[in-house]
Amino acid sequence: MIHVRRSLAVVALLGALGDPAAARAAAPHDMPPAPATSNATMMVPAEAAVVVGMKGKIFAPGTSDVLVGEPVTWVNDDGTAHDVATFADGFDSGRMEAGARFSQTFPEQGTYQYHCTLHRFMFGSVRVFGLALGAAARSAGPGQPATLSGRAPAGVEAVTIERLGAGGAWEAVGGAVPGADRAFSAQVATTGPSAFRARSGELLSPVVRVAARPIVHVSATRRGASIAVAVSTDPAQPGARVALQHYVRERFTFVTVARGTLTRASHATFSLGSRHYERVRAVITQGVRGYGSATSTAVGVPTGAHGHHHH
Ligand SMILES: [Cu+2]
Repeated sequence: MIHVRRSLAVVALLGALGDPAAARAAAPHDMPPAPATSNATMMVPAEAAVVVGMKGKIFAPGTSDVLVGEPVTWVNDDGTAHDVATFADGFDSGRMEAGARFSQTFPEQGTYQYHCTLHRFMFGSVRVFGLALGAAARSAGPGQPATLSGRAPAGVEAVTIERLGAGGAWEAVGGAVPGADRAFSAQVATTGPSAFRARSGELLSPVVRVAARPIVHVSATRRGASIAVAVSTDPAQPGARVALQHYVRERFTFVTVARGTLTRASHATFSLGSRHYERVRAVITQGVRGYGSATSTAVGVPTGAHGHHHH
């Protein structure tokens, strides 16, 4: 959707070149254009930090994220003249000679497509969000809360955190109050893979998904000259890839010694030879059914003929 109004406050500034590195720092990301249904974590830099360069006849970054009411600044750091204009009615920078700057704020949530009328292949978009939201970690372990943080435009006094329920409806699960810097954070419980968003009236953040980590169980049992290592998960992760790792004391790290796939019953069994193993652990490199990666605790490998170790 494109919201464009003729009443947009347009501020054109002539000034020194901005720092092109600042424009590149906000790297473009491949995210769907509709903010309310985005699955990806958005990047909303601090206010006034959103700068778009034009070097080599390319708007960079191609996609910029801002909050409602906050400016995007285009800097002509190229050697030739350009302009910035929406395809429909809206803003138009007018001709920008090398070195010129142009700033635009956006009063409505949505995605704004723009281009250079002098070079029709130059185009980009601005995604305007009501609220910014991100998760501190991509996944949470069983019973662990997810830490969400975000930023609200000026004037927002309270933010509600909502979780997508099993029935497809959004339910309020927490709240946060933006500080003087307009940043807010909240801890919310997770029960399996979760999707969250922040809301304040009509203002919405994109959807932030937090994967869940399964619990990985490992046991190592000596069977004659070899070691049998059994792996299982809770909840079941049938078809998930699992790596068996052993601790290498000299390298202070775990090294993968075998790989496998969990069965339909979410089990895997590895047989290790007579080589000396001190401690082993299992890593689910990619979970299934919305679960993320997970690592078991390390268990000791029994050494003696009578050794028997269970975790
Ligand atoms: Cu141009």
